[in-house]
Amino acid sequence: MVSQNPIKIEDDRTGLEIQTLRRAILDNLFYIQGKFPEIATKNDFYLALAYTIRDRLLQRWLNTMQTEIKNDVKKVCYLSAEFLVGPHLENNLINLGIAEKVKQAVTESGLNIKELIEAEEEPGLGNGGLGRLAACYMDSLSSLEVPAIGYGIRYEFGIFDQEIKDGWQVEITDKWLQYGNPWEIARPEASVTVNFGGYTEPYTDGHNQFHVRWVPGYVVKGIPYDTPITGYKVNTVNTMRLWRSEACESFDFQRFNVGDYYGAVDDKVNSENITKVLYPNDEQIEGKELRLRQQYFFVSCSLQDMIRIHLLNNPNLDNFHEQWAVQLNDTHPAVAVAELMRLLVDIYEYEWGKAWNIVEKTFAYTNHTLLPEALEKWPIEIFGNLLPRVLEVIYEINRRFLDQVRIKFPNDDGKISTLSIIDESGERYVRMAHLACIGSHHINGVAELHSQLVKDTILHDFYLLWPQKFTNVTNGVTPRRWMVQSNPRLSKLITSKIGDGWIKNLQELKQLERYAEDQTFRQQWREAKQFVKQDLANYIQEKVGITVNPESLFDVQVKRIHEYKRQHLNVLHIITLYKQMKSNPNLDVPPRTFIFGGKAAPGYFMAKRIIKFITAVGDVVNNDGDIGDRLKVIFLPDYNVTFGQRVYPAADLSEQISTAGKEASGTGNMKFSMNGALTIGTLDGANVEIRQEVGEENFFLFGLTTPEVLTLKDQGYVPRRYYHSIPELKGVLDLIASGFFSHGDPELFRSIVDNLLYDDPYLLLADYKSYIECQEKVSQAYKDQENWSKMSILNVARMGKFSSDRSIQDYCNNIWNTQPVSIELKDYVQKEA
Ligand code: NBG
Repeated sequence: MVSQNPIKIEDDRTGLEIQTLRRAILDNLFYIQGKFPEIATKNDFYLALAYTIRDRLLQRWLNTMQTEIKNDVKKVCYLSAEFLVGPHLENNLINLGIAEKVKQAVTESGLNIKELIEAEEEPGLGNGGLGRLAACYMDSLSSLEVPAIGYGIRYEFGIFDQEIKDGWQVEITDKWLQYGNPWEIARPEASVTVNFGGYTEPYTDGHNQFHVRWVPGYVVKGIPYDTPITGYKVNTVNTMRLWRSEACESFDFQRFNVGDYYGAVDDKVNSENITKVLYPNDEQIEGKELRLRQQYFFVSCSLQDMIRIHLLNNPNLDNFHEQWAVQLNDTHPAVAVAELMRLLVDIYEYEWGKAWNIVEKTFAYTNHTLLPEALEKWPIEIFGNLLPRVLEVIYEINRRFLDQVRIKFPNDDGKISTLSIIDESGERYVRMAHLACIGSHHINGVAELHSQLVKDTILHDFYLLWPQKFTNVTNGVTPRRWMVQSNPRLSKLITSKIGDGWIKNLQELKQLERYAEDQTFRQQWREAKQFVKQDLANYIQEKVGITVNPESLFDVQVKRIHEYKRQHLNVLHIITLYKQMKSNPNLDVPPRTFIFGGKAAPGYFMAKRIIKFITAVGDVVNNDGDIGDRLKVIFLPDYNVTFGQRVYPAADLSEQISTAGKEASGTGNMKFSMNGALTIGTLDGANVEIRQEVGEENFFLFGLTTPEVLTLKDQGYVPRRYYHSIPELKGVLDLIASGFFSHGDPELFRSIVDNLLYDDPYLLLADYKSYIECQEKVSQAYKDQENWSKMSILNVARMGKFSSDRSIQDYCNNIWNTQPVSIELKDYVQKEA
């Protein structure tokens, strides 16, 4: 119908004929980039293609927005300081179901689709698992046709780019916006303002009603930028709405007039600093005032936006909680509980109890870590100076809450001090997790084990108070990006056997089980793996100049660098293997390539030293002529979403080796397993459930369990005992301490060795023996390629549970109480014609 339309311009914007697509790309190149093809850069062509695809989703996007605003449907708001979405172009091609056509059009235009896809700068607006989870959830919300908005911050600089210089991490600013971002649309007309600083004062209104007014020290403008989030082969295109801060007035005219030009611009600079850069800390709070400003800024902008949208169709906010389910992604947006109270009470003049009823029914909170250093708390001073009125609201929430506690636990001052929002044990702090718990109707962890530990440990007293609030939602990842997009070969092989229903309903992978016994299929399975391994080997050659054997076992650990994730335990195994090979040149083990990737928080001394440790061991091992290609150690710089898409499909072995009880869930573990890697892992996070699903015979388990970890620590853990009683371990640690991996310098890795010998908070030495023995089993198993392939097929066949579609379904059913809404396409072109 569209192709019959006489108006040429619309046809170019929506048509899908090869000729139309080709013309559209050239049109966009000319009219948006202002370039003739002869002088266009690769980026110009990428942008022209991206705009061509954006044109083709706008119809769905605007219809989705309109339906969600007009209809009486409950919307999910995912409030998150991080969205690590990764590149959009290819993902949109897949979701729109136009990948093949567009590829043909691009090729016929003499361009290379792969190169154009790779030209996209990925938006690195997150640190790691938490931000990437938010992105997978956005994909699933759209794919399941659930009305949703992802609210966050449009950081001008995302997570830093990592370079490795002389084996050390160097951080480079991430200028992801420098060549333009074709996927976002600014909506300045929907800007809001946010208060900071100043003071509060009481006043009485015309009806003799008492109120409080916040007289801010300064006011900042928030401007929303919208990015479309397509669903897989559905019409729903939800919105990710990210806020950028700006000064309210470009100039302070008063100062400008007296000649203080620089002073006048100062305010502008300060306001714009709020959304300048992402804090690069993963699971470690950064107690900086600017971080609190970021949090409050995006939360206040988002709530004001929800209220604005709500009032388009509703006379008041009485039914706000029936229309909005707001999920707090960790405590970063927890100030929303107090901010919504403030808006309801101060601005919309709700009576406190009525307002609280709305608030409590609106929010739910997801906890993502048990690490004490990640639990957010703000010094009262900082909080009160920045957000004086919000702090008063928090005090009032707390006062009323503690009255409830007194009724439930009479005469128990201990309970008052453990539950209070205000930590008064020393310097006074606002505990954000407490505010989140009190203001939420549900609280969930991100894997079964983790949710249990939340109830048993950090939020135990809240659990005693409100057991019914606590639940679990095991994390998941989107099979669209992490299988279809990143591993097209394997995906096609799967589809050739069981059809493509699995892409929408991952449980259908179960049908693959019967092919595990099929020898021809196993051969094809290995070929698919080999193909991507070769591809990764080429990439390694190109990036770090090291030749690896593509037939070797690819043993991969990619994730943020953290002591609890124990990259250094992996290195202890590498050194063990190296020593064994040196002393026994005929050692019969399959060759291995160890591949690492991951960023360290710039201020995390140990994590940075662990990177240097990995590269230093690599320098020795990789250049040892006795070893050849039987052992290689690669650290690939700048691990990000794009690189993840390359590495997960190529792995044979997935390292998930955190100390039991420390990794909340993990999501990389799922991506590996979905792509046919076998896991070596502890009983931690979602590993527990992955093992349950794939079968214990298809999973390499080692290490202490969580209760064993706790007991060992209670008894007084003495790491040196393991050092003295395990000769192999002693040999490895002595070798490091001798300076063997540091050109004879015993100081370079002393901090690592001493930490392990005298403290070892993450129990590497206690788990060493079990890990080494388990790795020997891996080596033995890899020799039997037929059986390895069978295990690999069964891993993929049984991963259905770990689709983020299942997680989102759980949230919808058990927490949000939301329904899908199918979007009808009203054709703009036809309506106008
Ligand atoms: C991380 C956990 C991971 C988990 C992701 C997503 C934080 C604070 N937590 O185990 O460490 O998979 O969250 O839930 O980044």
